Amino acid sequence: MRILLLGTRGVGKTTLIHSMYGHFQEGSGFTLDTPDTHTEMLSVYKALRRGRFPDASAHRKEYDLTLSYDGNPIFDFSWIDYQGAIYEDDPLSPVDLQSLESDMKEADAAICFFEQSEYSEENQNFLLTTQNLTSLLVRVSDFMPISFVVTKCDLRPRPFTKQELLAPLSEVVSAIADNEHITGTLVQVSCGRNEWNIDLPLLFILYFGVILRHQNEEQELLARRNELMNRSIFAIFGDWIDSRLSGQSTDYENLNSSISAFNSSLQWRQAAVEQIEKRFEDEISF
Ligand SMILES: Nc1nc2c(ncn2[C@@H]2O[C@H](COP(=O)(O)OP(=O)(O)O)[C@@H](O)[C@H]2O)c(=O)[nH]1
Ligand SMILES: [Mg+2]
Repeated sequence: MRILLLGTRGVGKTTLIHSMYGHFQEGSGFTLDTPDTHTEMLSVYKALRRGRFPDASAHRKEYDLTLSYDGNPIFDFSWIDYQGAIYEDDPLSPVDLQSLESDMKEADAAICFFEQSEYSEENQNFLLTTQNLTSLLVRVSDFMPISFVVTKCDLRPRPFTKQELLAPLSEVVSAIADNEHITGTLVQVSCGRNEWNIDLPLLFILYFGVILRHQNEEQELLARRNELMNRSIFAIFGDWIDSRLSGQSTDYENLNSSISAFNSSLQWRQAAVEQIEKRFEDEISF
């Protein structure tokens, strides 16, 4: 699964990635792991919790991670930090739009970032970003969950109300309402000492990741079962003879063990999905 991070420079992408990584190291339920960059990411996270924000050396383009639930690996995914400045151009040239569009096509999900101090229709940067974003969103043609994130909310005297969150984004929200492929959420976060909501952007996307993965496996098992049931008696006998000679399992035995693995994963998948639903009870989704 590929998750594209979209947002202007300095909006807080790198900071949120490291915060999410650190957050999902702890506790039960979902955990994240990455063999390659674990040490680096964890040290950035620890510094963040002491109030030190990451410097330029912590900026990478792609992070490969494994998501687990209660120790069961669910799937691998990567974060792609979109570093092109074209997102800030006024307006996007057709060539830039095409390049962003193909990045979106390759992605399975996206996180779109806005900075709290610019989060207003009166703000020129905000207007530009949302215009570019809207022209991108109307072109999305495969299923895509998107988390919209307002960053650095610790710098505000009080949190945004739901109305205050939704109003500036009305154009984007109506573009999404017109596109049946997109499902979105809109959350406010803060990183650093006063961490808040940092798990939400990822959890929203993973919710669909877990469900889709489950449906794919179910379909694959059904297809394998149908194929076996349509085999001739001679083919079944041949497979059995082969397996006795080679000492390996028959296709039928293999299918049965896949089915029991699938069935035993039902319980924690259900728990994972319920945990996310609970976390989103009071959040905005569209
Ligand atoms: N107060 C506060 N500052 C933040 C937060 N997130 C990021 N920043 C600041 O914004 C700067 C840029 O963040 P960075 O993650 O590098 O942005 P990127 O260019 O989108 O990757 C950081 O160095 C921090 O100073 C936050 O949650 N709260
Ligand atoms: Mg960055």
